[in-house]
Amino acid sequence: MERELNKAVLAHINIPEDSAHIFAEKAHQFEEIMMMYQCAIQEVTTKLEVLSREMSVRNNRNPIETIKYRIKKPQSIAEKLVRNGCEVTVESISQNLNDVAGVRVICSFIDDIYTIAKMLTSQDDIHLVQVKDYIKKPKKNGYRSYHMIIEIPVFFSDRKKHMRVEVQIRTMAMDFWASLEHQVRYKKDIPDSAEMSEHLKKCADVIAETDAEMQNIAHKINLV
Ligand code: 0O2
Repeated sequence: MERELNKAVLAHINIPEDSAHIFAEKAHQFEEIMMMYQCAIQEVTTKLEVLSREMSVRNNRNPIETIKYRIKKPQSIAEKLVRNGCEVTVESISQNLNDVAGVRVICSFIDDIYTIAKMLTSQDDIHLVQVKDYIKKPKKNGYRSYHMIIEIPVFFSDRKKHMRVEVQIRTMAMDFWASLEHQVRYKKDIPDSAEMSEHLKKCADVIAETDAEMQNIAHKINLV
């Protein structure tokens, strides 16, 4: 859909009318695809909220503590496409990126993570594309979390589109570490040092031990 462009404005900023129309068209395509990813997030969070509501009524406890979500920022999208050697175009986004739409589920215990993952992926409209289990196999820096790429159908006015969403499931303790590590790593005026990496790794290991102990306690009292 072409949008009306103000000729006086275009002349003023010295952009030929043709390029401005191409720009407006591309911007609109980008807006449309972002809207689709937003809708996919809405579908996934609704499913998780339904599970959460059901479990809080049927079980004596609800394993889902919090559900968060985010859409990848345009700059991060462009940077990831360039990093992966892909074209930076609107078409390239859905062809090459799986994590434009991201949903994060925070649980109490490690077992809860696998329970939630199974509940979600056993629904017959969800297609599991990829699993990265950074709990069984943590990253070298100590990062732990359970990542899945899923495909979910979204019904628009004229078509059904299968959209990809990255679902990260982690305990509160894993989330605490990842959030702080993210802040420390992105603090631009402090260079990454081996010492800091070692400190962060130690914290991750302590947190993992605590998670395991809390789970043992929960097992002992038949909580999970
Ligand atoms: P943000 O801010 O969350 O958007 P792939 O997608 O398979 O090509 P990628 O992107 O490395 O490869 O996927 P992976 O390993 O599944 O990790 C993607 C996301 O996991 C990251 O998204 C982070 O959210 C989180 N993550 C992965 N490793 C780390 C880590 O070492 N520390 C922290 N704090 N988070 C991590 P983005 O896009 O990098 O960031």
